[in-house]
Amino acid sequence: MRDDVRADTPPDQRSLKIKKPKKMAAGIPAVTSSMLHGIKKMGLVRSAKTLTMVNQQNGFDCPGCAWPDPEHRTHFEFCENGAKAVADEATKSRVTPAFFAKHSVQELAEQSDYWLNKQGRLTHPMHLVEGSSHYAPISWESAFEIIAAEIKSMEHPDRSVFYTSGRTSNEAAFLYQAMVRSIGTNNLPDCSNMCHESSGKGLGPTIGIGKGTVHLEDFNHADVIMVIGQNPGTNHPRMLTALRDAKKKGAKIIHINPLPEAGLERFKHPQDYMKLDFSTTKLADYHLPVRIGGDAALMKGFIKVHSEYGGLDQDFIDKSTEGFRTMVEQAQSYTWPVLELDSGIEEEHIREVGKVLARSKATIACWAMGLTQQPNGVSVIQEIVNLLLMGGHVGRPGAGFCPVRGHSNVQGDRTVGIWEAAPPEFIKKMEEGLNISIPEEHGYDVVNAIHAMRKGEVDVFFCMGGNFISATPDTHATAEGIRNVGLTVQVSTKLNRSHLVTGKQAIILPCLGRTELDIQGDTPQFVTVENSMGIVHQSRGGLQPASKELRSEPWIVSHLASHLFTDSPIKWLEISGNYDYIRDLMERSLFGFDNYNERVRNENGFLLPNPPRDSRTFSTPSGKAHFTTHPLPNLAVGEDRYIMMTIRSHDQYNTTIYDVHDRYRGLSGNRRIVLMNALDMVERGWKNRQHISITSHFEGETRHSTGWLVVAYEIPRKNIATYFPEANSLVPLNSTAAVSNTPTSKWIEVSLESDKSLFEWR
Ligand SMILES: Nc1nc2c(c(=O)[nH]1)N[C@H]1C(S)=C(S)[C@@H](COP(=O)(O)OP(=O)(O)OC[C@H]3O[C@@H](n4cnc5c(=O)[nH]c(N)nc54)[C@H](O)[C@@H]3O)O[C@H]1N2
Ligand SMILES: Nc1nc2c(c(=O)[nH]1)N[C@H]1C(S)=C(S)[C@@H](COP(=O)(O)OP(=O)(O)OC[C@H]3O[C@@H](n4cnc5c(=O)[nH]c(N)nc54)[C@H](O)[C@@H]3O)O[C@H]1N2
Ligand SMILES: [Mo]
Repeated sequence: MRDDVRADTPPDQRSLKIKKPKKMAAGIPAVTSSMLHGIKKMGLVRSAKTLTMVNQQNGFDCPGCAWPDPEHRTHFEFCENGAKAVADEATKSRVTPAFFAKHSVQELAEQSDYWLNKQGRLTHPMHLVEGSSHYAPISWESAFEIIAAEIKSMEHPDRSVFYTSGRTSNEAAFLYQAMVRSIGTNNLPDCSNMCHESSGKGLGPTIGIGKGTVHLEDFNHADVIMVIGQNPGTNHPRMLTALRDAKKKGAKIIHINPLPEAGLERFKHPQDYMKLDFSTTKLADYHLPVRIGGDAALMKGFIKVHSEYGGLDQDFIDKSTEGFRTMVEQAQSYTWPVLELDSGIEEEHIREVGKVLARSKATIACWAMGLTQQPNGVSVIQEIVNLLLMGGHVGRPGAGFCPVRGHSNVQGDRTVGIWEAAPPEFIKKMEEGLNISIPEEHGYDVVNAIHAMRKGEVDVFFCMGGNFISATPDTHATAEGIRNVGLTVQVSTKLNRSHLVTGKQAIILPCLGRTELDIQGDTPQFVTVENSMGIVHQSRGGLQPASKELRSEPWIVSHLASHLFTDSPIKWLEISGNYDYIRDLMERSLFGFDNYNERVRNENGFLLPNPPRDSRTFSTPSGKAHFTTHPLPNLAVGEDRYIMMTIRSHDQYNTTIYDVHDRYRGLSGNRRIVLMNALDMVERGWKNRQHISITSHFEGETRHSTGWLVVAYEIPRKNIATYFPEANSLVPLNSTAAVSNTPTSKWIEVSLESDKSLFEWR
């Protein structure tokens, strides 16, 4: 049976090409690949013009990732995948009313994500009337009237939910949360709930701030840099430049990952080719191929040997921390056989790397989804905190915590109020600044929003960007929830599955992207964003908008708000006519935004306050940093079971599939593939391209997915990897990380069956 929600590339054996994985990231192939992407999608002239505007002082912030720019930007400060993100937005293809007249929603739902994205930019507001098979155009005015009427007729403000994805600018996000809180709810789930929520929840209670504590400059002073559960060659390519420079200055790089990801094996900077420097840099000095979920055991191992090799900063521990002794004693109580079994790494290797860590004068720990999407995401991040605090590696040059963010403004969105569980002091300041009253109760995060929809408790679901149905776990369960909702609204740039799996009626509001000119009145506006290291700076689009009907996100929010509130203390239309006025309101309503308009006009923006980094102080109740003590997670699974992680390929941006390739891993032509250890395959009597189906198991429930092909890969035994979002239907809705409630997209217990029946599936 064909799946009505998750239609994907047919599992055609012949389409899958398998080559040896690449050892080297970037270099000439990356330059040509980005140029080809640009030229194919944007045309030659537009592509040259666009790419020179990325991350320039007068240009726009790269919509690719949240990695910061160096202070002296060069024309090459974009990367292959940033170029793809830009080209994808600046594409010449268009999804017009004629397109929607031609294709029914059902027909579109049967297409793959790759096909949907390829159709181009949305050009007009569209309306799917209840019971209708096709979207029809609607005016902005009528769209706002419908949405406002639905919101006003709800029994309670909490029957509306407002999602945000992390590309939204500070100005748009701030106005959006002001509108949502004026409606009277804190239902502000965002992509962070599925992303770095565990980092915020891990760092907040231990060091007093839920963000990283390093600058880009710190990479030049580090002795040791750990890269844990992250694939920077694909997802943060510009980070490789920082690692290369650090390496040249003598830093040692430790890569902790079940997979030998390309960028860390060898890296060649595209610019060095221009300088005819043909040597490559081997980035990682050590690769520790942990089992999925094995990082906590590995950290305990490092902690065990830390004092043995002289790694303690006793003065810092005594003066500035709490809980040291209990934490160390507990770590010591684990025996080496237990730590070896759980981590998958032998004592000898843990000791070797542990010695390097203990002798380091300045250590930076970087991490991403390999940790945050584990059931123990919060506690494993707190083990990293334990390790670094032991040596005093915080608030000194070259040392600290570096959760590497995903979406280019996901950190800024949280700073300005996209937070379903904002603390009381934050809400109080917001109430004073906006002159409104805000309910105390926390709102829904992503998973709780899905539960509420499934229970029929949501009337209006509004999404500021993103692709909710494809990004969330348990695709079918989420679809059932969404179909219960009265009205769903998507503010989007590109066509995606969330336009096709909808509430009873649906509206698409097409918006300007980062790359485009945003003119209000007669004046071009800029917006602001915050990168992964807490620097707030400008972003100014330069291209002609994809259609005359597009509106900016701040414009959309303020026009909707003006339909909602007849008597509001916020002058919605006035402030969205000049973004300086929005920034003035932000200054009054947020901590750390004094003289916002002035400071954000500095050449390189400004830094938000960060007590651990700025003054080695910790805003915890005791004023000290906290060591925390956690038991090891239970990693035991049944004999015939495997642990599956869902990861990104080199040619996608989250749910946007640029192409059916995974260049660095040597795979192309098919995305419904399962990376598996060759010995595990031999045990099952399987060869490359074996057809299988996957069943996930959680608390007695099962979820089943057919049409997968096996590929032998260098991955720990009993661990497998599949791509996000194809495998999301297997992620159980209730399998979430403790404390952060993040779906465990990197820890899914599965069984695998040989399955020839998939021809039926096609
Ligand atoms: N080109 C491109 N850039 C992107 C994105 C994109 O899709 N495409 N997405 C953006 C977003 S929103 C985000 S959040 C980031 C994501 O950036 P990453 O976190 O790098 O992305 P993932 O592919 O999810 O990779 C996670 C890595 O964790 C490893 N891993 C899995 N389980 C474990 C484990 O138990 N322990 C350890 N140590 N490692 C593990 C996997 O092998 C993989 O290398 O990238 C951002 N940048
Ligand atoms: N199984 C599994 N699931 C995962 C993950 C995983 O690793 N495994 N990763 C999780 C993570 S880390 C994240 S961050 C989420 C991502 O979840 P989302 O942020 O919801 O998803 P994206 O794919 O980034 O959203 C892409 C869509 O955003 C719209 N868009 C792009 N630019 C703009 C813009 O400037 N404005 C507006 N309004 N819209 C825009 C386009 O229409 C595009 O189709 O997915 C999560 N889901
Ligand atoms: Mo993310």
